[in-house]
Order: sequence, then structure tokens, then C-alpha cells
Amino acid sequence: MALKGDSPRTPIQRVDYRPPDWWIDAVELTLALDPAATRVRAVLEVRRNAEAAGSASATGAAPLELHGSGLMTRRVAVDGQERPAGEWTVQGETLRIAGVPDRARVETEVEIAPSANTALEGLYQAGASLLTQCEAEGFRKITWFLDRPDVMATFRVRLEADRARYPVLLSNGNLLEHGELDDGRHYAVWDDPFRKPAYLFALVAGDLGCKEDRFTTASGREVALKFYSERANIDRLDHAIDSLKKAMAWDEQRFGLEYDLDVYHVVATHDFNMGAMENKSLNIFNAKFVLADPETATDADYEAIESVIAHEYFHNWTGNRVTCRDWFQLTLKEGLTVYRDQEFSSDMQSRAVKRIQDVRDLMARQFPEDAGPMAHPVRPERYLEINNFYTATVYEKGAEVVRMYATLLGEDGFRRGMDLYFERHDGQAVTCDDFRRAMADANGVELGQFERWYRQVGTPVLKVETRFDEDRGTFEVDLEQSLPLHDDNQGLGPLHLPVELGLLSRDGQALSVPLADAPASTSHRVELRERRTCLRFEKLDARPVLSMLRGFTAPVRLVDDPSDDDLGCLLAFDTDPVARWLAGRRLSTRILHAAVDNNGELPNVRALGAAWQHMLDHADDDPALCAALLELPSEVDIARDRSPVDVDAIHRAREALRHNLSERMAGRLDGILQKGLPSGPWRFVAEDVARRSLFHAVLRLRVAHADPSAVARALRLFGRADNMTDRFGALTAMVLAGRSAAGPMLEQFERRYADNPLVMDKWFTVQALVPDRGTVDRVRELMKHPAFSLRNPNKTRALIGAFGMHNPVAFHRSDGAGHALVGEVVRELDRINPQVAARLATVFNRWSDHDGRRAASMKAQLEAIRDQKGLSPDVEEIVTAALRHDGQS
Ligand code: B3K
Ligand code: ZN
Repeated sequence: MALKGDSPRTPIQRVDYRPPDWWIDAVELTLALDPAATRVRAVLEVRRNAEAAGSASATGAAPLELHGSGLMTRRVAVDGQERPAGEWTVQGETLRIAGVPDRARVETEVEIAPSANTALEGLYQAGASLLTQCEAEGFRKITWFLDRPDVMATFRVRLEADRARYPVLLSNGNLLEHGELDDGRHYAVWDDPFRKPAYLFALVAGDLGCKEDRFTTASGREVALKFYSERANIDRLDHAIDSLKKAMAWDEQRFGLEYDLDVYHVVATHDFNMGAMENKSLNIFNAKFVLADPETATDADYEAIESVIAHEYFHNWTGNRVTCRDWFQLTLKEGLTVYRDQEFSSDMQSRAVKRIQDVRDLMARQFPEDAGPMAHPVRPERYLEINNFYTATVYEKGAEVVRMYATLLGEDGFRRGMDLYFERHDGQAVTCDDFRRAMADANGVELGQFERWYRQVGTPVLKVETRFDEDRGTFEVDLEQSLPLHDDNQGLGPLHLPVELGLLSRDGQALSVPLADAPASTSHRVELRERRTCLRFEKLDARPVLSMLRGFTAPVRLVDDPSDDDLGCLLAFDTDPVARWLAGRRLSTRILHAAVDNNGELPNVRALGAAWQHMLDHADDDPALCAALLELPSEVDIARDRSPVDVDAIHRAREALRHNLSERMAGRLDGILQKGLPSGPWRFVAEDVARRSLFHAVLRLRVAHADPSAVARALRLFGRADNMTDRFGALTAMVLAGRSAAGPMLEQFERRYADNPLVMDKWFTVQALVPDRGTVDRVRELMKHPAFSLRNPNKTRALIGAFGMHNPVAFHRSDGAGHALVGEVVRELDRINPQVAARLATVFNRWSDHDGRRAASMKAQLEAIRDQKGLSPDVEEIVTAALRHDGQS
């Protein structure tokens, strides 16, 4: 159970931050590991914080208060003296010890039960291994501590365990010694010389296979790279190892940042609440982001592994060497590290496509958060459960905020800011303001107004109006920025935001024009600081086409009204790939809304069709970009701007548009299929990945509309493919289209991969996504499949998460059966794993935007969840916010 004690559930506020009354300088931990009963002995070197409010003041010195959760406390001693039970008290999550001298060695001994820990936070059993997840507040489930990120200590950790069951014993830092004990047990002592907050502590004990490699840093340090997984999987570690070496070299080259210890461990586990965790020198990873070979992982998996391995590695500087003062500052490490991993992936793969994917994901995941019940600034103001704030806002919008520094200051200016940030703050726990000051000071600029990005809630709106004066040849662009209505936005004033824009002639030529003092150019960057700004272009012969927000330079929502022809022109011809994608998205979204309003009947799609023709004729120039541009907004994307959401009409409209385009472009699309896939064996190289992505985008489209030759092609490919990208691509096209061969294909796939849990996740997901009412029943059946388990977060996300989040037709089935299914799962899962349950519960956030019947059924599920006895704070925070939110605010 993950109930966080019985503390009253009042939110913690950012403005209430106070430095701790005590510091902990050093920790010695001894863990006698056993799944049922692990003994943890902790010796803490504590020191009273002379600067804290409660220190030696008139009210008397503050007692030592430590955090703990679910610990069976066996003994407490101070400076070697046993303290009898009366001299310490445990209340809720607090251990209070009176009369501790200003410097002392405080010793506690507790017992915990990793095998009973289904929340996967703290020390838990994962398969046959024992391992930890401490961020944000899991360390307190292992021992008594000051579990807050501004308390940083050195850790020495002694692990003792049965040698046969747990031959591998790992913790942070360097291995000091290891040896044998009685009764078949052994021990290992690890020492981490870097001071760190408790959330970066980790240990792993298990019977694991290891693959080892080396990296020599720029300054000549030899680093051993050790990757661990179940023995059966060690041949699937190569890509992750390769990715790590690339990330290490990239960080040296781009930011001058080197690795700082002699060993770097990565351990893969199948039981993990999220993607991975950056524990100092002992990263623990969801196996999904480590294990790969061509037979079992797709191109997308390969890319995700490269990016997550890099992300966790980059945390060693942005997160570990410089950490967060308090959890409100989470974006300080997460937004920055996401920005760094995005830049890394851009350099490894296609910069254009990576940026488009990131913008697409921001719009799909973060914009709705901004418009929903849990809307919060990138630096939240308050929380009940911090685990609920590992959000797209903190991560992805946070990365956009960091990107804006880079856009405003330039790559060199950004680097100067980073250098100063590390120079000032290495080894410290700091704030977003410290980061902003480093950026400003290093560049001699003023970034006071920029702080509003950390305060504002919701997606800012940028309204664009244009005027062309034919007689004078002037083109004026009026820009007006505003913030959504929200209490926290009151009196905030305008944002400092960079906007990149340019002009095209109506036949698609880039126009080189001056703007204000800037010389003629096909693209201009302006910095908005006022609520309203007017830009004026002169000496134009004809009305131009405006390309706004190239590169998506700021996370705002554009409100403007370009014509279909302008959007088609931008989609076909703009010089900036992101602006092309944005225009395509606008145009197809507009068409789809019109179709939904008109009973599924499509309006004129001439402009979109012309742009598609042009794109397909030039597909070879950049196949990956072409594939990205061909992707239509999803049903969930379309639903986002509608209230009430007409689930079925959206589905019909989207199918109609796909059908229309597939028919119109049949010749060109088939040409792409005929050209086929890259020849030779599968390779993970950008060029081949690009061709596969275009091929599969087209295959899905053609199979969906029952083109017999495409169906035959998919069947053949499924049988013959030498890699998962092609095999699963063919399967997906057939299953989602409901083709009759899909059933036998699924069975064959299941037989082939029954013993590979990661591939079985794909098998669950593709079935959960079939846009058909019957999918509700199929998902219920699949929950009984031997490979499924609610205890495993990957399985829950693959089946239930995919169903609830990405299959509106089935999830919102009009009789409420889809809602009931997910509601039941949330309630059951809350007893097992509140973090995963809370994430899943967000599928009900938009209940009030649905028609009366669906809204009532979603609301009923929210109420049933809220009323469940013993509900976790995690889920409580989500469902109470959802019930309060009526969609209007
Ligand atoms: N920092 C971790 C996330 C921890 C989530 C805690 N609920 C992974 C990452 O962002 O790299
Ligand atoms: Zn991170």
C-alpha cells in the first residue's frame, strides 16, 4: 500500500519553502537484503543548520525530524547511545528525536518487506531481483531520512544477500570491497564520493547477466560501462551501449561535460513505473528502453532507446551534479534535460522530423494538460502528491522554455549560460531562478520578464491579423498575445517570446524582404515583449503568404485565419519543415471539423490534395519528412477543440478524408509502395529508417481502404520481414483496418513472441486500438491472458492505457462499457500501484466536454473512484480536480 501515512491532505505550496533545520552530511547504510524482511541500518551524520529559522532561537532548538513511510522501527541511537522508545516518537511519516546535539551520529534500524511492495517505489522485488526507485520521495520507504532534494550527503552502502540468489550487488559510486559471509551470503560495499540527495540513491541485487564496454573521456578518464539484464537478454544490449557512448561523446562536444566516475551502470527491469531513472552511476531502466534487436524492436523503439539512454546520462550534470532545491523546481532538471536529449536526437537522426515529432507530442499531450483540470505552470505552485507533477508540462513545455533561452541567446550564448550555471552551482541544489540568472549574467542581458514563463498557466494565445495594402505595397502583421483565464495568471503581464516568421509568394517562392532595421532575409526573428506588436513589410507587389512561428519558437497557440490556399502553399513550399507541418495540420484539422459539422461529408479538399500531390512527387527528397507531413491529426487531436465531442462523427470524418486522399493519390502512393523498402538486411541508419517510415505510412493508408494489392503486400511482408519494424508495421495496418486476415496474423504473432514481454506489449496495444465497439470486450478478454498482469505497469499501459487514451470510438462507447472497464481498473490498480493508477485516471479529465450520456457515465466513474475507501492521495488529487473542473475554466 502506498498510502502516505495519515497526514492531512492540504497542498504543499511553493512559497512555503524553508531551508531544513538539519543537514545530513554523510550516510552509512547497511542492508541485509531479503524479499520478505530486509533489515536497514542507517548511520546519519547530522548537523544543525545554523541558518534555519528554528535553530537555537528563543523558541528553542528544533528537534530532529526525519521522514519515513511504512517502516518497522527497531531501534534508535544517538552518538552510540541507545535511545529508549520514550525519547523518540513516530507520528504519521515523521520520526522525532529530542535532544540531539548540534552535530551527531544518528543511528536507526528498520525492517521493510520488498516483496509486499507493489507500488514499485522504495525497495521492491522485480522478478527475481530486488531494486529501488526513490524519486521523488521513495527513499523514506527504505529508511528514516531527510528526504528532500536540498539535503545532500555522501553515501556508503553495504549490501548483504544470499550469494546464489543475488550474485550481483550494486549501488552508487565505486566498489570498495566485497566478500563472503556465513550461510551462503556475501556482501559488497559501495561508496559514492559525490554528495547527492536521497532521491538519487539506488541499489540492485539479482542474478543478472552483464555486457561491458568502455569509454575514454576527453580528458582521458577510462570509464567502464556495465549493462545488466536477465541473462537471456544480454544480446539485446548493444544498441543501448552504443547510444550511451554517442551521448557521452556528444555532451563533451556540445557542452564540454564529461563523465565523473570510473563506472556507469545501467540495469534493465520489466517492473518499472516509468521510463528510467538517473540514479548516480546506477541508472535503472524500464527494459523497454534498453533491450533491442532487429527481430524484436522497431525503428521507433531504437530511437526511443537512444533518446532515453541519453536523457538519463545527461542528468548526471543537469540533475545530479546540479540538482533541485525543492520539487517545485523539477523542471530545472527535467525541462533542461529533455531539451538536451531533443538536441542530441536531432543530431543523431533528422533534425526536422525530430522537431516535428516533439511539437506534435507537445500539442497532443501538453496542450490538453494546459486546458484541463490539472493545469499548472512549468514550475508548479502547489501539489498534493509530487508524483502527479512528472507531467508533459514540467517536462515538455519545460523543454520549450529552455529552447526559448537558446533561441533568444543563440547557441553560443546558451552555452555561455550553461557554463556559468555549472561554474556557480556545481554540487548545489538550486532553483529555476538561478538558472535564469546564469543565462542572463553570462550574456549581459536582462531576463526578468522571462520569469513569467515559469508562472503562467495554460497555453498562451498569439493572435495574428494581417493587412495588405495593394496601393502602397505594404503588408502589416498585428500580433497580440494573451494568457488563458486563470487565477494564477492575474496581473502577470505579457510574455517575452521569440517568433520566427517569413513571407512566401503565393506560388511558393521564399521572399527576401527587410523588416524594420533588419536587412532583407527570407526569415526574421522577432522578440515580443509587449501585449501588441505590429510588424510591417514594404515594397511588395502582391499579397504574400505569411509563414508564422517557424521552428515553433514558442509554445503558444496561434489564432489566425489563413485561407486554405495559403495553408496549402505553406505545406507544399515553406522553407521551414515545422511550419510546413503546422500548416498541414491546420488545413486537415479545418477540413475535419467541417466534415464533423456536416454529418461526415467532406468539404472541398482541393488545397490539401494539391499540396499532397506536390509532397508525394518530391517524397524522395526527404522521405522521413514526407511521412511526417502525411500524418493526419488523430481522432483525439480533433476532439480536443470540440465540445461536445462527437466521437463517432470524428471517426467517420477522419476515415472519409483518408479514403478520399488515398483514392486521389492512389497512383503516387502505389508508386511509393512499389519502390519498396530499403534493400539488404535491416540497419538502424537514418536513411533506411526514413524509407521504412514513408513506406509504412502509405501501407497503412492503402490497406485501410482495402486496396487488394496493398493488402497482399502487407501479408507478404508480415511473413517475410527480417525485422520488427516491417513485421509489426504490416500487422498494424491489417489489424487496425479490420482486414479478415488480421485474426490469424495476430495468432501467429502471439505464438512467435509469447515469451517476449516487450513484444507482447505491442500485441496487446495494437488490439486495444482497433476502432470498433467490440474492442471493449476484446480488452476484457485480453486482461485474462496469461501474459497480462495489472501488477506490471508496462502491461497496464500497453492494454488499458492505450485503450483509454487512444481509442475514443471504443472507450467512449455510448453504453458506457468502455468507461466502466477503465473505471474498474483504476479502482483495482489504486490498491496495487497508485502512481500508475493516477496516470490512468486522467482519461476521465474531459468528462464535461462529452454529450450528456457520456458525460454522465464518465462522471459516475470519477465519483466511484473518489468514493473508494482508502484511496491514495495520487488518485485523489487527479479525480477531485477532474470533478471540480467543468471544462469552462
Ligand atoms: N527522473 C525520473 C522520473 C522520476 C519519476 C518519479 N515519479 C526519470 C527522468 O525524468 O529521467
Ligand atoms: Zn529526466
